[in-house]
Amino acid sequence: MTIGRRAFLGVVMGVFLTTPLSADPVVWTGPSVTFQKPAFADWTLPENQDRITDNVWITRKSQQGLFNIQAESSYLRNVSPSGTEWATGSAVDWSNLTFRPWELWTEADFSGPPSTPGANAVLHLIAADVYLDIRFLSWGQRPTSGGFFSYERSTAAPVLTLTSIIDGDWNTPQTWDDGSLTPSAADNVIVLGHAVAVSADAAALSLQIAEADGQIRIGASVRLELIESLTMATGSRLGVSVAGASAGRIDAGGDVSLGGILEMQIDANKPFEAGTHSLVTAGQIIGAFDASSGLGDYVSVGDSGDGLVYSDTTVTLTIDANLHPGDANLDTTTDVRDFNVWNTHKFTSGTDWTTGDFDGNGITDVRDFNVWNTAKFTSVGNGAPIVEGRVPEPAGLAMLAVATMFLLGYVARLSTGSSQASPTATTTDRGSVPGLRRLGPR
Ligand SMILES: [Ca+2]
Ligand SMILES: [Ca+2]
Repeated sequence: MTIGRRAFLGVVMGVFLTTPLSADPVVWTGPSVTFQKPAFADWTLPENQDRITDNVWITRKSQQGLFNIQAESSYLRNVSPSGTEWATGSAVDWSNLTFRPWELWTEADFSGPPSTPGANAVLHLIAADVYLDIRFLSWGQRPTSGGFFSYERSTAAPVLTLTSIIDGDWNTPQTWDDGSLTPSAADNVIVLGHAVAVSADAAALSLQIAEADGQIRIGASVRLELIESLTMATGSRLGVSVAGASAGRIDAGGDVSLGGILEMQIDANKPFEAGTHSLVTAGQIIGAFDASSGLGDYVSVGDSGDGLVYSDTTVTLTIDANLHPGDANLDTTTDVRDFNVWNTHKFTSGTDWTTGDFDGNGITDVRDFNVWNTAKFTSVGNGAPIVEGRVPEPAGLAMLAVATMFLLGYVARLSTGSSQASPTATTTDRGSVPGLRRLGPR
């Protein structure tokens, strides 16, 4: 089932969003309905019009062809019904079909309208970008027929509500009560007291993080598109990963009612680069996060003191400085000086970035050494890293050697899951990067 934006939202999004929603068309897969216009029936009456959407109302006078009475006063050859195009086939296969105006379609694939009953056809509602299955049941051809016709057609897929039942991934059916479906842009989603990871681009009609211990975690570079709204319960959490120059984001067409906690999640091996990220865009932002965590002091102060800037339609995060993996002393290079910081604080808890906790779990240990080890002797700034043999203090180098040997033994004994990358001795200079600075006491 291919689901995309709805027609009326296209207008809304155009007004409010700088990033347009995906252009995926909508295939109507809902239950069939039958429409018939009896012979000589008054085509100006609503019951003799198939009002498919707000701007496509199909009917027919007592002779001639189909037309869209919402936009046309009468049939126009090879054009009517305006705003539609037709093909033979199945709606789900729309991308492989050749669409034409109604009469041209009947002439191309049949010998004219009287031969269309019984054929599987597809109607494309152009403005809404909706494809639906349609099959004519009857067609009155001669003027004496009084212009009767009938068809059955598909309708919009019913809106489902999927509710979380366990911690899991958004795109795993077992996460949701349905058990066989994952959310689509046509579905409402409710996250109860579970942690749901959005690890690939995803969409829903709406999202509620409905319980205080519920959380949504969005991977870096991942976009969660909500056709309508987002609501967050007090105490719920929205986790957004930041890695390098990328951050996860939510784009909502309707209201976003914020609350709960925004948790920025850092990839210790690729922390982040300076820049501004749109974390949330919406038709309207209502309220603010109750708290945020994760980026500590390394972001601009912003309106709310945590790097977040709110407007009526966006929440942006401004990261003020590059943070290089393992760079404990914030001088843009990862080298022996940072190892010494790690070494001073190793195997202690209550630590943070500047005391060697590079993966942000509050403990300075082997996992943080591995971060340092992977990034050592590299730089994001112009400062030259201090490499082995260039350490200014011989005593420091000796301590380094001893500590490293101790540590490698520790690693071997623990057999932790973290793999050590092969040593890297290159210097990476990304150009004119401002020096790191810590902003504002927190
Ligand atoms: Ca450093
Ligand atoms: Ca740690």
